Formats: sequence, C-alpha cells, structure tokens
Amino acid sequence: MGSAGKLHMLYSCPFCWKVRGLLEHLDIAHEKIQVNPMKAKKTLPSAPEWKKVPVWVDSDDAVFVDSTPIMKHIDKMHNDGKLWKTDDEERRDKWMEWVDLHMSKATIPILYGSLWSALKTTTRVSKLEKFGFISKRLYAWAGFPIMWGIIARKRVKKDGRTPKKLWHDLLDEFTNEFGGKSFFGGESPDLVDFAAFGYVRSISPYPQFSQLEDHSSGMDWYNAVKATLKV
Ligand SMILES: N[C@@H](CCC(=O)N[C@@H](CS)C(=O)NCC(=O)O)C(=O)O
Repeated sequence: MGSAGKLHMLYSCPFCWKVRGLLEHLDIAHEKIQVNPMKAKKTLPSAPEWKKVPVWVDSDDAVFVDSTPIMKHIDKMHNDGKLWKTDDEERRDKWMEWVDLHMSKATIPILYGSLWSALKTTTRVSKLEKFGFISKRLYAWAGFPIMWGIIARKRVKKDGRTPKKLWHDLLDEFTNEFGGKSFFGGESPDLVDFAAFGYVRSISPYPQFSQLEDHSSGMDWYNAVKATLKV
C-alpha cells in the first residue's frame, strides 16, 4: 500500500503525538516530515495562514490543519469514522473539549515547571528536533530560562498545584469517567482516548514521566491504549 499522506511535525509537540498515535493504531502508512522548529513558520505547506504543527497532507495534496480535526479526518477517510461514532455525542464532545483544554495546558508545567526540569527538557528537545547547527546550541542553552522563567513558572503559579498533582488530578478525572470500563470509549479506545493518550505520551521521552507513572489507573489506561498500536 502506498503512503496515505505526510505528517509535518515536531517530535516534541504534544499535538503531533495525538495524530501519531492514531496513525499507529490504524496502521496507516505515512511519511513523517520533521520540520526545523526555527523554520516551521515559513516551510509548512499550510503557511502563511496556519503556522503550527501538526499539518497533514493527504496523498492527493489536500492540506489539513489542527490536531483534533486532523484526527477526525483520518478516522473518516481510513476507518469509516468508527472512532468518532458514538451513541452519546454530547458526552464525547464535552470530553474531547476537556482533554484539549486541560491536558494540553498541563504538559508545559511538568516539562519546564522547575529550573532543573526545564534544563533537562530543553537539552533533550535540542537533540530530538531537527534544529540547524547554531540554533540547536542556542536552544539548548537559551531555551530553558525562557521556557521556565517566562512561560512555565507563570502557569504553575496560576494553577497553584504542583505539576505532578495537576496531572494526577487530570488522570483521576479522566479515568473516573470510564464507568468501570477500560477506556473512555468503553471496551476499546475512541478518538477521545487517542487525544488524551497523545498528550500523556508526549511526556514519555522525558524523565518527568516517572511522576505520571505512579498514577495506577492512569497507567493501566495508558498501557492499554499503547497495546492497541501496531508498531
Ligand atoms: N490547536 C493546535 C495547536 C498546535 C500548536 O500549538 N503547535 C505548536 C507546537 S507544539 C506550534 O506549532 N506552535 C507554533 C506557533 O504557535 O506559532 C493543534 O491542536 O494542532
């Protein structure tokens, strides 16, 4: 089978992890295009209107932007929309919105919320992303005080909880919604599960992930979703 499309992405972007998990679950052949973070705004096929990753380009060159709409599009095109179909659309829509609102905001605090974690994260990101020679070094050293001092510290202070407590609360709230089942979607994961899974998985390349690993129902769910990926 030929490639279904191209995913323009950054390795460390949580929104890209959402789409990647879905592609792996559905076992869809595709190309990954890791963009240079410094050049993304100019080089993305959706630029200049949309300057964010992920961007999905279908095999017929149609361009799709924004992670949740991309997931819906891929499910529709390659899976008869089965992961989005439900008897309770109100519950699904409410929780998709909840996941996109709350989990998306919780990744920065855990990765950059203290000076030490920010340093560890930016060093790792500079190795994982396709930076140029200069920007790689610049990001590794100038990135962490910016991420920590300007962005993360404010968010942690505003929330009032430690980043670990914030994640444990989110995982409690999410898994409590399963009504005793293994997934939000019931016996098998649906698109809401894959969206949440993407945010959680985006933390997995970093040492701070261990703070999530001691949430047992959260990890039962995470590992159960992971087990459905065909990679
Ligand atoms: N709502 C978008 C958010 C995407 C997003 O913010 N991506 C970040 C990288 S993690 C980005 O490209 N930021 C560049 C910018 O905001 O200009 C989605 O879900 O795809």
